[in-house]
Amino acid sequence: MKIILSFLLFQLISLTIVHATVVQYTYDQFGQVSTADYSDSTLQEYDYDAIGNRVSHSTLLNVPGDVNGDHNLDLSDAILALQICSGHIDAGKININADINSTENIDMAEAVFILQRIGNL
Ligand SMILES: [Ca+2]
Ligand SMILES: [Ca+2]
Repeated sequence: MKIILSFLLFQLISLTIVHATVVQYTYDQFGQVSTADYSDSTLQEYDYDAIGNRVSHSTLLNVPGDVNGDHNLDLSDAILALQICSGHIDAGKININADINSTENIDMAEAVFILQRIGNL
């Protein structure tokens, strides 16, 4: 019974960790939130008028293959993916949501995907 409860508790903690979302905020010079960057690679951007009223809000969604997490797909993502494949970059410092083939890591599939997309192949 104790083993089963331990297993269930471990599963509950694992599920909690999987669904956790981390949000990183940036602020403008007046202390207003200018961006909210979610760990799922969704980016919220906010703009304000001169007296501090929010005048626009935009959402940038996860871009498949966006290895560096800047919400764009370009050659820097391909280079980063190739560096990860060759072991020159710590894979823990990349946007894991860029994974396109559900391997939970960045590999040659992402590098090829990025090069095909930016080359319109
Ligand atoms: Ca990118
Ligand atoms: Ca992958």
